[in-house]
Amino acid sequence: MGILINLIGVLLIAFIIWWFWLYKKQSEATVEGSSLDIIVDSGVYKPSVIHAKAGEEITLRFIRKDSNPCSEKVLFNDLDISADLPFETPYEMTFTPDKKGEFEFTCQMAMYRGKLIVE
Ligand SMILES: [Cu+2]
Repeated sequence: MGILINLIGVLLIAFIIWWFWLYKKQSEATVEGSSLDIIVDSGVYKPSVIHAKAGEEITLRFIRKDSNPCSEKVLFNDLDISADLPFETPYEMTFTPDKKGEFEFTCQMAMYRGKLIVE
C-alpha cells in the first residue's frame, strides 16, 4: 500500500513537471528578417523556443502583457544579457549571438522560461 502511494506521488510530480515546464515549451519560431516578436503573458514566452543563426544580428521584440512585476525582467544568464520590459510597450533587444548552443532565458524567478537555440 505504501509503495502504491509513493508511486502515485511520483506520477503526480512527473505530471506537474511535464505540465509546467515541458508542455509550455512547445511554441517554436525562427528569427526571420532579423526580428521576432515574443509575447510575455500568462506564464509563458510565446514563442518560447527561438532559433537563430550564429554571427547574425537579431532583434527580439518583447511585448509584455503580464502586469506581474516578476515578468518585467528577462535574463539571458549565459549571454550576460538582461533587460527590464515595460508593460504593454514593445521592448527591442538587439544582439549578435556569436557562439552556437542553447541559451536559456527566464524571468527573475525563472517561472517564465524560454530557450534561444543558436545554429
Ligand atoms: Cu517570474
